[in-house]
Amino acid sequence: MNTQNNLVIKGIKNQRTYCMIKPDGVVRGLTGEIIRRIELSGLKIVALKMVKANKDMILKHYPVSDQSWVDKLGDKGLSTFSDLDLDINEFLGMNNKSEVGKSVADALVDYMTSAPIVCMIVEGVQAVDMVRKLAGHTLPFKADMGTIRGDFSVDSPVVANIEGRAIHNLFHTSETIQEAQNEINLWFSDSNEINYTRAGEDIMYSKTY
Ligand code: FUP
Repeated sequence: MNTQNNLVIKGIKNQRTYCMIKPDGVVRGLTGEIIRRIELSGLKIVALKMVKANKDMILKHYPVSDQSWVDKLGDKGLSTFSDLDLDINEFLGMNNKSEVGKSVADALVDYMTSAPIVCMIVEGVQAVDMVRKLAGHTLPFKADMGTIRGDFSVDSPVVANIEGRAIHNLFHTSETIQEAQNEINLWFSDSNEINYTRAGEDIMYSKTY
């Protein structure tokens, strides 16, 4: 096989993503179950740690100084009310995407610093999309059964927003390769690379058995 093919194959097989079990996942004792699901998919955990995140780290993780990100979060918050034909202004006293986004971002900081989290780097074929698939939709009621969020969380974004807290959806995982790289650099800046061969890799990726 030529060098270019080898490089492409290596890039696909060794794609890395960042994911974390959020405070509700840890305090509900779901750490083992979530890790089990990642491992059973065939993906490989190449870094793992439990941390009690501080506000500074969460503010770096969620790009709260990026107004377009805050507005996007606000739009999501707004749509959860309009989907139920509710006037967000009556409940939150605001109806502008930037204000709603800021309020959700503040609630996210409180949530993510409320208890320990478990941070991981996961490696394997299309790891970014694969772990998104394992996670399921951001909103628990929209997450398919069989996904982490669909099977173990049941929160309502409208209730969460009215109560001034983030949605409890157990798990975060990077959305794109670039986001994964940024999040790996942030959470594992002090780690050495860990490489090992998982039993089964030869079977999963071999031409013959
Ligand atoms: P995800 O990529 O699935 O983690 O979701 P987003 O980046 O869209 O949102 C970041 C977090 O904000 C999610 F975990 C859910 C949370 N959120 C709320 O708590 N309330 C809202 O109204 C919208 C999002």
